[in-house]
Amino acid sequence: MPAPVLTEERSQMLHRFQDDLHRASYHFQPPAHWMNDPNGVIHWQGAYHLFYQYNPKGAWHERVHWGHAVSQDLVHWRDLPIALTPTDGGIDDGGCWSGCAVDLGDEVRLFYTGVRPQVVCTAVSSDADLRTWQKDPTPLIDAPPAGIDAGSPADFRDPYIWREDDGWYMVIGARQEGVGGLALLYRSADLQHWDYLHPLLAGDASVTEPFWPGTMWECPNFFYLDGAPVLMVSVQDKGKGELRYPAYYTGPLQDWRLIPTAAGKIDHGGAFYAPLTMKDHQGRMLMWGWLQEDRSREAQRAAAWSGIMSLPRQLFLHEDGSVGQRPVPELTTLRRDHWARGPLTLTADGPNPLAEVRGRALELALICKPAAGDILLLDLLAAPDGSERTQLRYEAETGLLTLDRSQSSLSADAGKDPMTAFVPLVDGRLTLRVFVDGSTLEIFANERICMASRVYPTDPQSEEIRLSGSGVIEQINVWKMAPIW
Ligand code: DQQ
Repeated sequence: MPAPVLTEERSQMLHRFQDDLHRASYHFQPPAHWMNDPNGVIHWQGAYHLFYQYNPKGAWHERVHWGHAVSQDLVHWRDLPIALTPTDGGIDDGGCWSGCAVDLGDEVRLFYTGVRPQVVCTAVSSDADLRTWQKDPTPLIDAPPAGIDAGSPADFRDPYIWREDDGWYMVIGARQEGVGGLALLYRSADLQHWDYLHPLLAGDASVTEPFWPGTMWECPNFFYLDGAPVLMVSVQDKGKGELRYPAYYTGPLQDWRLIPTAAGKIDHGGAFYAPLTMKDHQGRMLMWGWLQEDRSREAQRAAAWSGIMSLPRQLFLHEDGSVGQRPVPELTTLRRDHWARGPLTLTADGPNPLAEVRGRALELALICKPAAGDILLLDLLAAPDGSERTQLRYEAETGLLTLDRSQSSLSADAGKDPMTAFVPLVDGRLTLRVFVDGSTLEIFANERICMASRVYPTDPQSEEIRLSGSGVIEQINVWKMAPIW
């Protein structure tokens, strides 16, 4: 296992945050301050590079930079100096917002959003560790195309680029005022001169099924899973200024317009947003997302940090054309103390099979076979006196998986809304992988439904687990997860 390498800032912060129950121990997060979207993820000269939206001044969103971390194994990360800083009076003076990285063999080129108010910018590096970046002082694209009313100032951001046989393609997030979100499609022969084609897909805010597609699309991604085209966007409610959820559309392309045949939310937990994908050297499509806080701005400032990066997830295509997700297998290297139970049958008033398990940094893997009327209850981060607990519930009758946060925290400041999604059984089984890490929960149900959420228990003893309800548990495994710092 690679030894964690700590920068000075991170080792100071580890000390400062040692009693903070809500920091992550095996999810990536910066040493301190504000973090939002993942940016420019790339595998370059033997290492994974993760950039992220970062405010070095404190735990709020302002004039964001690109923070930078590197990993050999997708699990342990080393901090590198800030990669992009807004240039005073330059085209990104107001912030270096989200974008992507392109591997050109002898160099890496970043395409990002400069806020002036929103233009496409580039920077290049040929360093072995991508430490230093040369910015181009002129924007690559300085406004939305004619005929697009993206508001004033225009919403036009988050370039994502990929290569096809006939050149380079780019999608940019935007909106058509009064209609809905847009993924605008461009093509270029040289990555420098870009021609606008048309929307790859346009959203319609009057639609409500299978989900509401919002009024603005941020952070578009386009890629192929088993040859099938996939567009992923982050759905914003522009009117309310709310970041809602990432969603995907799959289906054939006709003259470079996506004709959706399947669509869905990428995550149902309310925290996961602005995901970014990359194809790694093993051909895997990997994805990270920003796990937003669910507590007040004041609490975030008081904590001196905000934002956690999701675990790396691997994307694949199910037979029905829907997008599947699983945690990358490398995460199993963090598994330590192990408890295994099952097969067993849960009964009302029966003993808690996980009575001796404790922890705030855990992975649980559970396979159950629910029969009609069964209800499975899994309490996490539970206090011995029952004053705090986060409950994951599966009801066979409705097929609904619910994350009940109503008692997650004694703090009035913590988000308490429930999160719910329908989970189809596979061969009559529900397979759950649940990752608990301080204030972070990431749940994978049958590799179809993901729920990432945030909870803020206040009691250091809120680390018990209770499994109850009714039904057959074929197997349950729990591991303590080693810290990555
Ligand atoms: N966050 C970035 C934008 C992006 C938004 C700004 C999504 O580029 O649209 O920090 O969270």
